[in-house]
Amino acid sequence: MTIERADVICTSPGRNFVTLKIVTSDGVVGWGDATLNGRELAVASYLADHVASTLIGGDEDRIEDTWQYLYRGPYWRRGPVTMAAIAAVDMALWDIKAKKLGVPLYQLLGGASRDGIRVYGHASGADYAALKDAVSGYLEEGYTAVRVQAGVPGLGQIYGVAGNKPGTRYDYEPAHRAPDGSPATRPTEESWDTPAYLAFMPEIFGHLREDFGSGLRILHDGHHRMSPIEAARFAKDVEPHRLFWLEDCTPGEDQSALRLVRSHSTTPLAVGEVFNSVYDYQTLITERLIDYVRSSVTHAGGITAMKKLLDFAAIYGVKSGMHGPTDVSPVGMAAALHLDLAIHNFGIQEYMPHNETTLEVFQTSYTFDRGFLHPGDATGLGVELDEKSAAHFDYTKAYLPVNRLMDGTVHDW
Ligand code: GCO
Ligand code: MG
Repeated sequence: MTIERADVICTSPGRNFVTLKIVTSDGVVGWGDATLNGRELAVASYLADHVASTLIGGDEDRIEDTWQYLYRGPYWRRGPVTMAAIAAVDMALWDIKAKKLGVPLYQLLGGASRDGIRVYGHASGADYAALKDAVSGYLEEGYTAVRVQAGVPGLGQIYGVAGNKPGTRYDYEPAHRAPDGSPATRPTEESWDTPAYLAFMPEIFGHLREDFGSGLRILHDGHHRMSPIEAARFAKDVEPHRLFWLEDCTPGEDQSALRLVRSHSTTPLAVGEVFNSVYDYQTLITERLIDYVRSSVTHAGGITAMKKLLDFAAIYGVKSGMHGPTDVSPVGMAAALHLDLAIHNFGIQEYMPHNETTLEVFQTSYTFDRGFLHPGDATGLGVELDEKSAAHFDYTKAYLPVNRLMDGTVHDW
């Protein structure tokens, strides 16, 4: 059989998503996630204008060959736009293959290596009292791992700190539209002060250990905002509180900078949500400078590429900790869950549940039970996009925020 259609669907059920639909000549449909938060239309164009016509008439069963064709063929390599586009094609082809064989995708990846996938939720609070409430809420829902972010005295709204009322837990996450819901014209801006953060944040972990004991897995995201020496100090200061991981303590593309952090602390390090290829990890993995690989299937070239990256990491004792924000669509999330279930070197999975509107458009079969996810046993990825419902939600331009230091200098965020 051959690939008959490859259509790109941009929709905004609560937030923007780019989805690729591949249809074979015998009517099998495969779905792929190509969402790149805040830069969605660049990937949509890459797929619709440069990739789709090259797929038509091709053999949908040749997944590896198609991956290499899209990666090596165009000469220009890597980058988030290209790799999200390749990822979407790759996911859709795996979805089709598993559907044709009548099995859930994880069976083609070696079968289940575990019964459930431990996930972490996002707890945050403008102050410690609010954070403590948020953590307690997650524990009541059965979570065994939480990422904690807290407001820093003297700073306003910062990344990762949301309201904790029902329905506002993840308010910081979607890229921003204009306040009235219309398309945004420019990003909002936040301000940041690393010395204030370094002085304040470590004691938060001390309070958490006092209140919740040593069993809770505590994660924290530095969101690329520290310099190597600041990160080394932070990782050393928080060492007594035994974090599960410290994420993106520095901008990770400077791979050798992590040597400095590593040489000062045994706090486990997680890096890679902005990476898009195994080569971004070469030094980090071979020198054992990190403990967890943070890429998502959507941003790192699909299931084919992630499986190779995670197998490479396994040789060096590095585990998975795949990115799972709401800007990875339910299709991308399902792809992660099938891999999580199958690989041996699974570490943890990030889980930010999508809102009800998103889940009306994307019909999922993965399940959550007391802190663990399972991809389900529907054939393929187990997610179907309802195109009629998607058509009600027009793509609406939105931007991630920009971060500035107190003196106005643009900073990493
Ligand atoms: C995380 C992330 C996200 C990113 C977002 C950007 O650890 O989940 O840092 O929240 O900020 O994916 O689009
Ligand atoms: Mg992160």
